[in-house]
Amino acid sequence: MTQTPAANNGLLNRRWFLKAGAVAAGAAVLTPAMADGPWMTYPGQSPGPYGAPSRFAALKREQITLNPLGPGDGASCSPLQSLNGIITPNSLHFERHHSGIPDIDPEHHRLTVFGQVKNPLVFSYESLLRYPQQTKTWFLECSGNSFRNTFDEAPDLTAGEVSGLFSCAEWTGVPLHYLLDEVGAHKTASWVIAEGADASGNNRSIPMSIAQHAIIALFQNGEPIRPSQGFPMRLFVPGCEGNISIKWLRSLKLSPTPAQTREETSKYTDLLADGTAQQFSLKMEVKSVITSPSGKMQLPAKGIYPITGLAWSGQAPISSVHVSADGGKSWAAAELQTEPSPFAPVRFRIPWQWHGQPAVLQSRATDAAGNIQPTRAVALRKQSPLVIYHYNGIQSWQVDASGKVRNALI
Ligand SMILES: Nc1nc2c(c(=O)[nH]1)N[C@H]1C(S)=C(S)[C@@H](COP(=O)(O)O)O[C@H]1N2
Ligand SMILES: [Mo]
Repeated sequence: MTQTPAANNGLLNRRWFLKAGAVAAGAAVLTPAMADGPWMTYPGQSPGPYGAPSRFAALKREQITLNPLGPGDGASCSPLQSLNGIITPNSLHFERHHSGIPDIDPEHHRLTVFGQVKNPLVFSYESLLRYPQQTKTWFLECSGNSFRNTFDEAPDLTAGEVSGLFSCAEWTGVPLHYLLDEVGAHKTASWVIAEGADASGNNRSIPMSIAQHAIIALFQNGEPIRPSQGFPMRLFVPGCEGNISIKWLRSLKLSPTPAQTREETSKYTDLLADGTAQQFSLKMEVKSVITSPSGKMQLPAKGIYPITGLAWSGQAPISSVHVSADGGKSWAAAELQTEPSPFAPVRFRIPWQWHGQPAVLQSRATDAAGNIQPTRAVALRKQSPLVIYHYNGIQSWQVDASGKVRNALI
């Protein structure tokens, strides 16, 4: 079997698996005496009302406590290293709450649209369900995602622990511009101020040009959105920092100016290296992460492994992903396993032959607007080391000679 090298240190041509056949990739040869388990000898469990994963494949979100003094404050990260495709199952969608998850009865919830409008209106959950809806596969990323890789020393973490404040779902809901048309927004109303019905009353000002693309999401991967994602309704602003996708949405105020809320003054502004702060840098940058092999994994033996991961950009669809096994000295184009589309992540993969030697695995995404994911050093340069939002530096996974994979800051 000839193996076409695509780049140094074992990267193979992305189509190698198609030509190589199963045996070379590690599958067992079929023999007549293949074992079956006892599960063929008695009936299994009856169907149930709500499904659960196999007990052999149950997954967990990693928890981060952000402020132990704030009740309900915290985050849980999607276990990116254990998922494939691009969709995050609802039970594993990342969570970020400032004051816990409110238990909202949709019958008693209202969305008020007011401010610089001709007819202020109040919408119930039930009335919104009767509006025309759209369905979109969109990612959501917290602007604080990957913050632990901005530290000076590399924490030993999984891909999900580093970058799992990132998820993707199929969102269904009412395009916001339908409601804005109905209330008759004034021409001078260039901002929408959205507020949530949780105890933190999270509120943010969104420029009208960006709000035009938002939806009021009611469904997540087909079922009503989860309480942790904002049940009964959330604003979903695609491609932008997660904080402006206000959960438990209760009001939208149209205004000529931004509200300068707590979340856009003391927080979610980008403190730059020169000491000034940048506000309303809402769009998420081009980024990617190899999800396997990744931190805390152990390669069992020398051989061929698929390198796979996710790439996304809030600016334009992903156009290509390159992978390196030698710390960025040589690169090979990865295969895109999903169709790129606006505000959707892509799943990429490339075969890699591990010869039992140290390697540094990296991925670098490019989007259709020409944005290229920067190295860690370049990504860190623009911001003050005190507060880091929007970090999108290239992730490095160090594989040592024993096959142990560790987070590395390169
Ligand atoms: N009302 C409200 N909306 C909110 C938040 C919140 O605490 N309260 N957290 C924000 C932040 S910081 C992020 S990153 C996303 C997280 O959405 P998720 O929990 O559905 O992943 O919701 C945003 N919307
Ligand atoms: Mo966030």
